[in-house]
Amino acid sequence: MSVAPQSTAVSQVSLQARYTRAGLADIFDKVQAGERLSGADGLRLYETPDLQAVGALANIVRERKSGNFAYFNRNLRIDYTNVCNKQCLFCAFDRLPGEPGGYVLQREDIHARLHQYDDVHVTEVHIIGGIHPRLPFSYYIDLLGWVREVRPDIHIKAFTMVEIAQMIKISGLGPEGTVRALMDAGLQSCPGGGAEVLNERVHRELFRIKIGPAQWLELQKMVHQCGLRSTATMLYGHIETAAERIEHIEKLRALQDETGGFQTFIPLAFHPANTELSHLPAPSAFDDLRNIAVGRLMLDNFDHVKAYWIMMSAPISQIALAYGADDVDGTTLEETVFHEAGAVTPTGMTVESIVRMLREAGRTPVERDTLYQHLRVYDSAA
Ligand code: V47
Repeated sequence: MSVAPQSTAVSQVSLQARYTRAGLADIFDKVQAGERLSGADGLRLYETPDLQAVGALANIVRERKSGNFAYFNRNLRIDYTNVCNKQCLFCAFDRLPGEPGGYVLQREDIHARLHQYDDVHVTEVHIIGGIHPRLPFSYYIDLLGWVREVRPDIHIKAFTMVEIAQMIKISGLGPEGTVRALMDAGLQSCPGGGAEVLNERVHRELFRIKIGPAQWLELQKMVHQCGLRSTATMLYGHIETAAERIEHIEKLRALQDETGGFQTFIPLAFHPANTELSHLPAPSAFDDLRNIAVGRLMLDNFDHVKAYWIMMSAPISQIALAYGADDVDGTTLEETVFHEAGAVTPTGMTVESIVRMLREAGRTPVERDTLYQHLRVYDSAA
């Protein structure tokens, strides 16, 4: 949906002068004309010192696509197992099979977890887990059923392409057969994790046992063709270069041209604590904002960009709403993956706090469902 921009206070002429000073006049012209940016343009946006200029450009696109709306939803997280055999160097959440501290949630655990929120209105459950080599395919089907038993109406967004790859390996149903069986059991969309950085070098160095760029993209394509929507993440702030980030973004854009199945781009800030890369500094606020802005500018075929408040903190997410983001994720009752890696944000937020945070940022809060249908617009009169 195209919505008229709200903030047009700065005149065209002074904007033009600003982008000329920053050496970005040609990119400004392309953005104004709605033309696609090249990979080389994207690199310049990563390299220019004038982050505010990049943010203001991204805001043009953001307001063109979403007007003044800022989206959130009421969601609940379930991480069904932390047992994983993939040994990704950036992960603090995983436990090797047999290692102390490993868990696998069973029917009664899932029921208890959901019943904890009996009095809370939630529209989405977001379910992911590690790659536990001994879980049978029936476990994943049962898991969806256990959720359905307690919350028949909730939207189930579950399983990254890494988990889907594991299920295809063990189900004996083939790729599409596996996804269709999951859909029959209640799966309605997929989260965008597991992509990390879609580049061979980064794959080799950081997560070589896990599926790589080509397989992640191939599975996303298949899942989209089965009729499921998904999101796409990018894990930044570790060993990747700006050129590798652009490679990632261009691969997402090319697949989106083919399938149109991605809803949202979500840059994820690397949290180094308790990982094999704990010696690295955490990404700065500047890097957070730049990834949002470059993502917004490059991914002209994505409707939404998420500033995931759990990762970025609520204050930086607020600023990101003027740098290209139009979504902050949701109430996220009890996030654990990033908190194991040192996230100091709360593990959830109330709707009231989210609405206040979005309003403070000058945006109109919109509660959405998983597929971005508007459930409630918090206009100023509300
Ligand atoms: O793929 C793991 C990342 C992802 C760390 O689809 C880390 O709406 C930072 O994909 N520091 C899983 N990041 C989470 C995910 C996600 C999150 C929010 C919303 C959505 C969505 C998806 O988390 C993994 C990996 O890229 N991750 N460890 C870490 N130490």
